[in-house]
Amino acid sequence: MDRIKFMAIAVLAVALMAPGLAAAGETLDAVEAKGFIQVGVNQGLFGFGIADEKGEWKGLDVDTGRAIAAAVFGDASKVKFTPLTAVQRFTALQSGEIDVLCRNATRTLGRDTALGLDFVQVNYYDGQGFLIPKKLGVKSAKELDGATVCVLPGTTTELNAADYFRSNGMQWKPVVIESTPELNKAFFAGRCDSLTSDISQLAGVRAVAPNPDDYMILPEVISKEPLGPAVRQGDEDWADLVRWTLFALINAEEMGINSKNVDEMLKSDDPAVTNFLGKGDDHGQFLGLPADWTYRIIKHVGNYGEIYARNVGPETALGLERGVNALWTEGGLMYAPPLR
Ligand SMILES: N[C@@H](CCC(=O)N[C@@H](CS)C(=O)NCC(=O)O)C(=O)O
Repeated sequence: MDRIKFMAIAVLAVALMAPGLAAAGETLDAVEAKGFIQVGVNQGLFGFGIADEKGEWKGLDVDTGRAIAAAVFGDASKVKFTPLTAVQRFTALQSGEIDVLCRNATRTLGRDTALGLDFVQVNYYDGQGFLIPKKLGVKSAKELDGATVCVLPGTTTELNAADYFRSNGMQWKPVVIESTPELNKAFFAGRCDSLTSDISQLAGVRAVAPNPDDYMILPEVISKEPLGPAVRQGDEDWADLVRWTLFALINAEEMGINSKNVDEMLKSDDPAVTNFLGKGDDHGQFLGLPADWTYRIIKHVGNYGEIYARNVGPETALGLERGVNALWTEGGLMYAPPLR
């Protein structure tokens, strides 16, 4: 038997033995058939996922969902959002109610394995902190011994806070409330000395406080919270599509390609730029997408830097500097493999 024939039979045998492989591509097919992507988002977190008074969704996670829709349909509006609490979010993905979860979810080992999820790529590197009313008069989390702390259940936040107080030999009284609006209300009503969460989320909560200047985030960052979209485990083609959408956003920023100059960039002399935009190799075919999938994303949604700036950056009410979310070329962690 010649080598090619042997390889073909071996590939077929593996495909027949692994039902996961046969199922690959199902989510993209289903999404294309229904004509939109169902994205699980936050119920109302400023900067990440929140509907405005006209019912229009905004945020870094919302734009991540829109970027996937732009890649698949060439239309960033072909997306429907399902608002989910922290407790509901993973079940909604496992049950197939949503196609992708973009809801400030931290990648952890347990979620990535036992929960049957697959975290594809980080869209925001975060860490946990503490929000306090300035009138509490403390300057460090180390001074929170005996404090009542508002915390959301079903989150990494709850577990990290318990570890932090224990390892620093401090007592705390958790006030655990599942509904975030109720949790925030409890904090602003003075039921807790502090609210603990991912720092980006504390900035979002502070931004919509009755009087933001009355509150401050303490300097300690007590955990690593790599946030990003998740898909169902075994949904490998779909995971690739979501992952490379995020890589495209990061690569575009690195190459200086944005929503305003992308048409100009199509005429660039730089083969790396035109190749990225699908005028060289057709890398879209490997994802089941047309050759111009990256052009579609950048044209309709912008690059990672644009998404960051409009939702959470220094010019927004959250006012978050890029910090570790800067490109690797600027000393940050945002690094994407090349499109080859
Ligand atoms: N990143 C953490 C925390 C995520 C989380 O749910 N944070 C809360 C705290 S502010 C939140 O997003 N609340 C908004 C909501 O539930 O609508 C995790 O994945 O467990």
